Amino acid sequence: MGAFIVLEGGEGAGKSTAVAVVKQYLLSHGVAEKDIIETREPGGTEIAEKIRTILKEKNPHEALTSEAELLLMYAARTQLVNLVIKPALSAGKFVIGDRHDLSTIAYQGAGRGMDIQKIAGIRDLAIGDFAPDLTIVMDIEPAAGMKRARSRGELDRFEVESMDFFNRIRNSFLQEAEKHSDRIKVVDAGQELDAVKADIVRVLEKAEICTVG
Ligand code: T5A
Repeated sequence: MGAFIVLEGGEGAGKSTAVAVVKQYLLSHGVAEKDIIETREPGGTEIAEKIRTILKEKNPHEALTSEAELLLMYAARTQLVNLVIKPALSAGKFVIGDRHDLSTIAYQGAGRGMDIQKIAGIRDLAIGDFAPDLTIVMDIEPAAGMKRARSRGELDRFEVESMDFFNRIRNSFLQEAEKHSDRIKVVDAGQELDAVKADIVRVLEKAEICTVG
């Protein structure tokens, strides 16, 4: 029992909405609410949430270098994985993650153009070979995703990046999904909400993620 299920994707893809769909699926398959943990990245522990603020806020006085951005992502992730996710999985719980390591490959790797091998070295230090049981990439055309993100109000430090940046990120998510098709699935997040929900449920059923009962 227990699994780590992660929702990934570009800005405004509907990951938070998808987290709720996964949670509802688990509940309807007999998992108790107390056995479902929701996490978000960067964030999810007291210290990781402080790091999230640094990463998301636009600082007019000091630019955050790509290297600092990468290290902060992993600083937050090692806190979350070691203090929250691993203990929850060891206790047989389900963890639903709003973003995880694939975001680093997409945003810092493809988006910022950082060396994937160097990223791999830092990942190894931070979380070793820890990885989700299932990742669902919520795929949306970046302009449509940004339209949704914009409708929610002020944009953060990432959301003001260029369309090229977001296109590279989208391509990276899709390429990784193709490379690891056994554990990374893609859902068309540009559809109407009901169709998106149905596709997520289909992915969960096919992955036989819930073996309770
Ligand atoms: N980051 C993160 C990195 O660079 N590297 C990393 O390693 C990690 C972990 C985190 C930022 O950090 C970066 C990526 C991010 O820029 P975030 O707030 O966690 O920031 O991530 P965001 O992508 O900014 O999250 P959003 O809240 O913008 O997007 P969601 O969660 O994908 O979208 P959601 O569910 O809030 O939906 C957005 C809006 O669209 C509507 C919703 O109601 C909502 O209003 N919506 C739909 N509308 C129509 N049809 C549908 N099917 C819809 N689905 C949702």
